[in-house]
Amino acid sequence: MSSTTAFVSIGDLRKGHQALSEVIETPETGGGCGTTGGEGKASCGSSGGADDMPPEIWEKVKNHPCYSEEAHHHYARMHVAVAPACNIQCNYCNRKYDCSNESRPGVVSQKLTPDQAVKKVLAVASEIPQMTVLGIAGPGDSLANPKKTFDTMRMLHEQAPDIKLCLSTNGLALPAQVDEICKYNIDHVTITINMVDPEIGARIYPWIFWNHRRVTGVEAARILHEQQMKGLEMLTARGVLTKINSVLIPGINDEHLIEVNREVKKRGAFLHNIMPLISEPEHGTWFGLNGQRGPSAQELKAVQDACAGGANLMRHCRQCRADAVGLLGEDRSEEFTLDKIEEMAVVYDLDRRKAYQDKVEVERQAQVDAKRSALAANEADDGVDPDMKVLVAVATEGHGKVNQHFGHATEFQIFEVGYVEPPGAVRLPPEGAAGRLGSGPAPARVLSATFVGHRRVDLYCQGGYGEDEQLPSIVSAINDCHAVLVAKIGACPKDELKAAGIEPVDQYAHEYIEKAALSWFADYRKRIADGVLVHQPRGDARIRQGAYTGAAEAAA
Ligand code: CLF
Ligand code: SF4
Repeated sequence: MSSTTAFVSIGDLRKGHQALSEVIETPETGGGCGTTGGEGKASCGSSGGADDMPPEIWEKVKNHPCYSEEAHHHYARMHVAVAPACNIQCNYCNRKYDCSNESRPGVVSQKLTPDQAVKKVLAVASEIPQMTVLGIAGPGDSLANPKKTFDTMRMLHEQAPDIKLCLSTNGLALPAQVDEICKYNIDHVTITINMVDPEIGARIYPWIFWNHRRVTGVEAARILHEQQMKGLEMLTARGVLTKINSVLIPGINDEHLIEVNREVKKRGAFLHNIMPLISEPEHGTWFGLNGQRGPSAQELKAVQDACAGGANLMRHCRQCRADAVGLLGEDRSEEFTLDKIEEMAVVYDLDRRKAYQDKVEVERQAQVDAKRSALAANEADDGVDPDMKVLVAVATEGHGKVNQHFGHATEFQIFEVGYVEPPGAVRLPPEGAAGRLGSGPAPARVLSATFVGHRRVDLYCQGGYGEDEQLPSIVSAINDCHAVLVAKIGACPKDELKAAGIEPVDQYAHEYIEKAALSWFADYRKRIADGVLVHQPRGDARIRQGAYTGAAEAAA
């Protein structure tokens, strides 16, 4: 790939309404969306909407919960575990514990044959009409099991034409399989790329299986790297949307991921998903057994922020299981075991699915409108530091609202609030002067509440009672936030949060999240301006290792 190849960001696509395959070999334009003064600050990422991209790309992403941050509040995905084998070894993987590329540690309950998988997909699709995407994400590597993967995809392509097909791979076998991928209209492919430097790769991959033999060390990492880059370029050239997953491993590839971001951007990656390493001794992985830790919340955010201007970032990944079913962050796989499916009356009704999804779109548009109006406010001249940005945690059970009780939250969504230049703003030449586009004054900044991630927590309310023992771990998970917005909260957790310096806020219950976050922020600034409080920076937060799987049951 020549150095003159250009990244195809959502913003680039908007400029020319070009197809991916048309732009991959165009000269460097230095773009990214939301560019300001030519600085190339990409800002929309997976949060891009219908106005940010050509209709054919929007069609592909609009109801894919991983490729569109907004869609993940409304649409579900499911995985079928038809691919048990793998052709490489990652130091963060113990297959007994599932594929860390695409899932949290935890065994896959049932491996499926392609026939069983199709049956399961049709059953889920008839029960969950907002399930729009089927992914194959292990528990091994989808392309190391090509027959099982493509048999499943072929049958679904024929029998469930409205479901988008998606797969994830380590990339080693990717170039050889691009034709098959295109044959079944699989137009979303995730490649896990943790390095572009084989010396770093050798610290992550002890071996690969290549050309009927085991290859180790730097040589193995070099082959893997070459195959990943080649596969990515081939998919881009064929118009397949690609997402890159990278596992952030502190001390090994943390800073290096900025270069990975740059390299995948050059090759047309649509999104880059930087995920924290999940590593505990009990997982039995090489990293887990040898004390390699995962990143803290702020370490993860720092690397993600450092990639601004590069490939657009996905920040709402839930590192789901290879047999997950439901909205991201929830898992309904237990409702669809093979014996339960046998007893279900499966009616795959395309019209009913479409009618339901039409209703979802109406609700979604209401949320988009509410968000737009909430974000329209201009910068206040209140004497408070204009660059102040803070994080707030939000308890929500969907519909884009602050609508969950503190005690029922198994995760908090994290929003960064502050003033930013408006997305897509362009600096013009100074008035009346001949000048370079981008050299003029900065446009007026606007208030912004940007989703930056989520934090899993242990459920506080168990069996109708608050579990005070859980509070320290909840506080540590949102310790970098200044406030937590909830629908309701009891006296005990309120006191504990206050003591930790996190403001519990329940007066915006059932309001749209962005509106609530910005109202709180305006009030926070006012209190600073009035001298009622002094703004203090917060500390770091801990990323919980794996999901608390008992939580959903306990909450029910
Ligand atoms: Fe599955 Fe992956 Fe397709 Fe999504 S997951 S194969 S792209 S349908 Fe999504 Fe899960 Fe994160 Fe993967 S939240 S682990 S990014
Ligand atoms: Fe495990 Fe996936 Fe790595 Fe294979 S590619 S070793 S299944 S994490």
